[in-house]
Amino acid sequence: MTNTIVNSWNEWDPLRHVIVGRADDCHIPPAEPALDAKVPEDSDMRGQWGKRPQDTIDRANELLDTFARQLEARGIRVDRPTSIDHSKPATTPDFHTDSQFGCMPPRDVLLTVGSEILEATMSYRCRWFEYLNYRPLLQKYWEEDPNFRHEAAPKPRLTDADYHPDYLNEKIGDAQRLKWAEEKHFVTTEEEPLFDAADVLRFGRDLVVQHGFTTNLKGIEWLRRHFPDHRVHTVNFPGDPYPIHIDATFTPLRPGLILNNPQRRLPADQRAMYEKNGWEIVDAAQPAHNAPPPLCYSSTWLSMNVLVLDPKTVCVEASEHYQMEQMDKLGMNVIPVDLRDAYAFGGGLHCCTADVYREGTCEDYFPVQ
Ligand code: DAV
Repeated sequence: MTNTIVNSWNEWDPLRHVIVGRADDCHIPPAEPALDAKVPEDSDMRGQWGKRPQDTIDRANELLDTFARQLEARGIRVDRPTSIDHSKPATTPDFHTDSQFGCMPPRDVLLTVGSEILEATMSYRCRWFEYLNYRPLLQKYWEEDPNFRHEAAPKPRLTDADYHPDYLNEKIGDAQRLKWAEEKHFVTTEEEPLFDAADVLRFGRDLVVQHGFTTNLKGIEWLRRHFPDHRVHTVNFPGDPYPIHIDATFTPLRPGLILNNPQRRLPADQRAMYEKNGWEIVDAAQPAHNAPPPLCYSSTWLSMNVLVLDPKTVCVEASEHYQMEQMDKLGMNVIPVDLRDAYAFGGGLHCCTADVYREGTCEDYFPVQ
C-alpha cells in the first residue's frame, strides 16, 4: 500500500514529495555544439572532459544527502534517482558523443504539470538519455498512482542542423553574445522542437517559458499544443549572455511575488500580464560570491535558485547571506541549506529537485490577460 500522488501545479504550494538528484558518476562531457555555447569563455572547464574527481562527487553527495534529510525531517517524502553509467557514450543513428552528463539536476529533465510528469527533449547530445536515471522512479509512480500520466516529448535528432555554427567560435565575447541574445539569435536553430524542463515555470493555468539556448520557439509551440488547457507564455531576458534555464533569472515565491535577476530584467513589453493582475516583480539581492565554484557551468546567480516549500517558507543556499536577508524582509521563513560545493554538478536548490506532489489545485493567477 502506498499513497503516491503525482500532482503539482506551481512553484510554491506546500511541497509533500520531491525528487533530489545525486552527484553519482557525474561527467564533464566532451565538446559538442550546444555545450560549447554555454561553457563561459574563461571557464576552467574548456578543453577538458571525463569523470569528475571522486572527492568532489563524494562532497556533493554528502550535501545532497543532508538536504534530503532536512526535507524529510519536515515531513516531505524524498526520492532519489538511480544513476546510469554516464561514462558510456551516447550514440544514435544521427550523432555520437563520448560520454554523458549526470543525474544531479532532475529539474532540467522532468516537468511536472498536474498529474503529469513530462520528460523534456533536452538539447545537448550528452543529455539525450538522461531520463533513464529517473525511469525507475517514474515506473514506480506509474504503478502506485492510477492517475499519474507519464509522458515523453518526441526525442530530437540533434544533428548539426540543430545548432548555429557561429556559436561554435571559441572567442565570441560578451558584447557579441549580448547582442545576439537581444536579437534572439541563440545557439539552437528551429530545426525541430527543443526544450529543457528548467526553462518552464508553472503558475497554475499559466506556463512561462524562456526562449534561449536550451529551448527554441518550436519547443514552446510543442508545449502549447501539449497543454491545451494552459496559457503558454514566451519570455526573454536579454541581459544574459548564456541564456539557459529560467531558474536563476525569474523566481516566483508566492502568488503575487516574483524575484527577477537585476542583470536579466524582464523587458517592459513582457510585463503586462503581471502588472494587470497585481503581481510584483522585484530585483533579487546580489549573489554573495564574485565567481562560481571550480568546474561549474552556472553563474553566481544560483543565489536565487531557491526551493519554495510553501508560500511562507523557502530553502536558500547557506552562504548566500544577501539573498537570505532579502527573503526575510519579504516575509519568508528561510531555511539555510549548504549546497555550494554541489553547484558544479548542475545547479542549485531548484535545479537539484523536481516536484512530485504539492498540495493544491490548478488556479488562474492571471485572470486579466
Ligand atoms: O545563471 O547560469 C543556471 C540555471 C541552472 N538551471 C545561470 C543559469
